[in-house]
Amino acid sequence: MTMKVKRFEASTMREAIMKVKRELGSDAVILHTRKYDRPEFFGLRRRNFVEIIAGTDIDKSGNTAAKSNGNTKSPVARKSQLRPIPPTPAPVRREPAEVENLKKELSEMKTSLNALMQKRQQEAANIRVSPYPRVFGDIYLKLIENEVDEAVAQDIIRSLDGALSEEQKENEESVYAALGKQLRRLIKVSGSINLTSTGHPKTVAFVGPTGVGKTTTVAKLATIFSLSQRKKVGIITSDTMRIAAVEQIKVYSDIIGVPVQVVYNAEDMKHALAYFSDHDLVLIDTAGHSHWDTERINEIRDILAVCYPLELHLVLNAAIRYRDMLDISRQFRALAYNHLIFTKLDETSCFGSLINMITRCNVGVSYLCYGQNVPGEIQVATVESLLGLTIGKPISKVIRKNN
Ligand SMILES: Nc1nc2c(ncn2[C@@H]2O[C@H](COP(=O)(O)OP(=O)(O)OP(=O)(O)O)[C@@H](O)[C@H]2O)c(=O)[nH]1
Ligand SMILES: [Mg+2]
Repeated sequence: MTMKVKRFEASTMREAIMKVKRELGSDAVILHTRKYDRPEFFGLRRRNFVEIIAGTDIDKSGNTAAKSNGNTKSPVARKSQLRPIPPTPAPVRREPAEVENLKKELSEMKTSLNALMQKRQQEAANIRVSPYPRVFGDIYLKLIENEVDEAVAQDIIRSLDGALSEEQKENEESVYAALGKQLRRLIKVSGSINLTSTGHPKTVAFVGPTGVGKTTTVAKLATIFSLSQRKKVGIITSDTMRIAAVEQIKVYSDIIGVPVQVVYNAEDMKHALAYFSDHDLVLIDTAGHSHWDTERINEIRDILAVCYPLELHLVLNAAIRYRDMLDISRQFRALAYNHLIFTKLDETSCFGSLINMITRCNVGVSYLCYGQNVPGEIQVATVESLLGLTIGKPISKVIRKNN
């Protein structure tokens, strides 16, 4: 049995892994990953690439290990079916420079592969899918496909490895049970808005970039607390940037039957808070700003400064890229938010960034929103719902299960 080894290149790790799976099948072993960039457009900008070197066992007849029959297969290849090897393509005529480049690339690959093969035996800390039982590889790929950050996914695999005995590692049920336990430990939820019993209203503000659903979420929560829980709710909006924004919240407040105060500065905010001093809950809607607009974010901070003690929820659109989410969470740190709300869960099927954010921000998730309808399509975040999303369940399943 020999090993077929191939180099794959793509813009993202996910894409690269898909290529590996497509070409070498799901029994492929990841030998090496590397990120790098290359100049393009005459060197005017650089583009990121991910390189994976992966291999799979093949027997003498050219079949990969999982296809051939018999007991000599490697443990990773034992169960699955492999696709037939595609026919060898006709030779392509190449220019000498291109051939030289290819030769160079091949020799580099050979060198790094040799080094890696040796390293693989020693390094316990790297992503070594192959020395682990097959189910670990499946879990790792599932997490990456679901856009869980590589570092987080590797941590999860390492913790699983450390938590299970050799015998347990061979038992899929034990491995998945341990995975659930591990993820439950990582996931932080902060629960529903908890009303005080101090005689003072609970003050809760919502901040975040433009169009993420802050106003919609305020309207949903105002409905829940005022109509379902029969609490005295007031709304304050500091979003005076757009006339339409004030109109929008006023329309909601009219429908729900909840009063609204519009504030332009910290002084107005003090008056509005005094106006609602006999209420149970004051929900504060703020203007959405680009997370790079530090000046505007500081304006919000100044207005909210008179509201403390304050519960501050950063509202994030779950359907955006993780890297942007991370930038947003960093830029809004100036406001010292202490809860996360994820909206637009209905607009994505990849929820890995949720667990990435929870682990990166070290802040609990309060609510999950998954639609435009007011009231409704909002749920208090639970460990189980976030766990379901992280391992790839669709939002509809997670919501139905918890309702
Ligand atoms: N699909 C989906 N749409 C949502 C959700 N929440 C809000 N929206 C929609 O997103 C759009 C923007 O919602 P808003 O509540 O106005 O967002 P905002 O954060 O207040 O926006 P700005 O005040 O402009 O910063 C509207 O069309 C909402 O109906 C959600 O959970 N899912
Ligand atoms: Mg708004």
